[in-house]
Amino acid sequence: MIKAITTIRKVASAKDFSSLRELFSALGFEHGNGWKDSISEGAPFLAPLGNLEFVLGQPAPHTDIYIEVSDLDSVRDIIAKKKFKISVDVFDTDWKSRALVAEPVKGLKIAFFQMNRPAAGATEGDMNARGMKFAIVVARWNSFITERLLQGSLDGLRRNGCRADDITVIRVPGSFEIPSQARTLAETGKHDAIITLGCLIRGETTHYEHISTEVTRGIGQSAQETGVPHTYGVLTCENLEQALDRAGLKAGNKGYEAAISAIEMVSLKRKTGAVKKRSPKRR
Ligand code: DLZ
Repeated sequence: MIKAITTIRKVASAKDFSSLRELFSALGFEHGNGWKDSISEGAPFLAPLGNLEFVLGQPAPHTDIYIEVSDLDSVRDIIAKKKFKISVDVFDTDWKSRALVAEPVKGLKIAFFQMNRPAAGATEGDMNARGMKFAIVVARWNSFITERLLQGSLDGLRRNGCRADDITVIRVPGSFEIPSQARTLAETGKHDAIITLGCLIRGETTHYEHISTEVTRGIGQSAQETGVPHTYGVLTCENLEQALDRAGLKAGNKGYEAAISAIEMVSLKRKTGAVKKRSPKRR
């Protein structure tokens, strides 16, 4: 069935082509596989999430590309610094967002917009995973469920801007092995957060209480002792039906939730964590 949507913009000249490539690279868009043949050339950029949206009436602003961003002011700075045209500067839309319209090459108008956040009052993590690195530890036991959790996590990370190369997936035999592997990964210092995914089903798990207590304790302990955020996507269920509900059906997908929490915790840690002291300069 449908796998992805590609929208193509034909550009007028090689100069416009390289201008657009420069701007979209500067904005942090992930490059796709470029191609070139004897008559044309393509420079694909991959969006973490795409929508095909039909609108009845006049959309505002009226452009045919809308790009949702997490930080409109930084986008504006980059566009202005690179001296691309901003045809409509930052304004409030009537659909709970701020937007601007850029015209990086003549005739191509692009709306960039940022959805408004709920009124602030407390410090919160930002949901922008670009530049963050994650490890996902997933148990193979009950893989029918855990692979769905994994897809949920990958979806959560990618939708929020995490690059595919910044995600490491490690499979372990069962949930019991999750804590030690999570700790090994946390201790490498290579990952900003560890997402743990598993599925324990009471009716099918001998010593269910002991295993689930041990897994939960081990993951928490690894988080506390390494200082690396760990999120918990280990299902502890009465039966398979409950597990299925939590892996993508009625009760959402706990893998997705664990990924979203991981992004938030990395961002929060960056905002609230102790600032490392630099060692004094040698004279
Ligand atoms: C042995 C076992 C059992 C009975 N049930 C589960 C389960 O429901 N979910 C799970 O993730 N793992 C289970 N395991 C495997 C243990 O977690 C562990 O992998 C093995 O005991 C090997 O140490």
